[in-house]
Amino acid sequence: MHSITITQFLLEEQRKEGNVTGEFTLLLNDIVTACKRISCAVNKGALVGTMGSLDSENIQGETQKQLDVITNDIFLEANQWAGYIAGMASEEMDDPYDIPEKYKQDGKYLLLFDPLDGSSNVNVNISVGTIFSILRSPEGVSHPKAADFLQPGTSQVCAGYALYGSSTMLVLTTGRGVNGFTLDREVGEFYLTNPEMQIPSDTQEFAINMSNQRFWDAPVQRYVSECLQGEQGVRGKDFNMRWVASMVAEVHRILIRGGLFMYPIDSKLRDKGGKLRLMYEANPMSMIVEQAGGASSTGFERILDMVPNALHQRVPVIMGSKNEVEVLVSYHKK
Ligand code: P6P
Repeated sequence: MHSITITQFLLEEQRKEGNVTGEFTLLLNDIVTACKRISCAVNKGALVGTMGSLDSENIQGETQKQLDVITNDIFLEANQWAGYIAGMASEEMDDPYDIPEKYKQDGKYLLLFDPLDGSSNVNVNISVGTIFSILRSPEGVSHPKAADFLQPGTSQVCAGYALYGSSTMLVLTTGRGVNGFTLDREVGEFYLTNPEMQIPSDTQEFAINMSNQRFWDAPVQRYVSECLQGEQGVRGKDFNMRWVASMVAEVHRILIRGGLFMYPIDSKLRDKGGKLRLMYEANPMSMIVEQAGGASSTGFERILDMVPNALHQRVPVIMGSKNEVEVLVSYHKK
């Protein structure tokens, strides 16, 4: 027995907010369609020869996979035509994408996305995902420039991700909690399977790339070594560790069973500001995590409060179970 579809859920949400134009629901439906198409593209990769890398690099200097560009184009194509969006920005494009004149309406929203986060995992068949964030387009701006996207994470009207794993799931928030949907491929619809997702406040599981240990600052060194000391140490309990190298998979695990995800600043990344991107990775994931009762910080400040200074700005990220985030943030204060 299936529960309700994502479209029915979104319409019911809009009615609760008294926003009965249905425009936002239609906008989200286009994003849902893009995620279904990306799920197929990722699933078929090896069968149609798209698992390779290109000679090109993204603005971060990372080699682009064929699927990075294919999925970026899917997102642009699925979301440019309806007229709800004034402009788009993506990890895979240096500059914002201006909606072609033939589709231009008075779009009220800006769409930011990482079309295939964790794409280095795609040819080893580890889960990857799409992350998206929706902001309001400034009044009267018909050709948004990068500066129009530079709004704090608290300005997001919606944040979500699709996870292409053992099943394809879509998790999103519009500011009234977090809900998860699972794709039924036979029907071609996402069904509500994880209503009102909540992150446990405590956890015994942390996620960090341990190979960077020698570069970490003191607070992270202290936190991780105390976790590794286990029951005999000051924390008085044993910890487990995970590292998938795919943020969407890590955050989804944390939404289901708790945990602490860390990609902190370190001496190797200091001049770049961090590893993860604020606008289309850290901000949407922080909105989701906070809406599910978790917390998200750079170690020094709440990520959602940051005033962005660049479209592809990178930040340190510590997010997940609230009480563990607070422990590590307290170490940054000492
Ligand atoms: P590392 C993927 O490239 C990503 O942006 C996140 O999804 C992931 O958490 C992180 O980078 C992995 O980084 O240094 O472990 O490869």
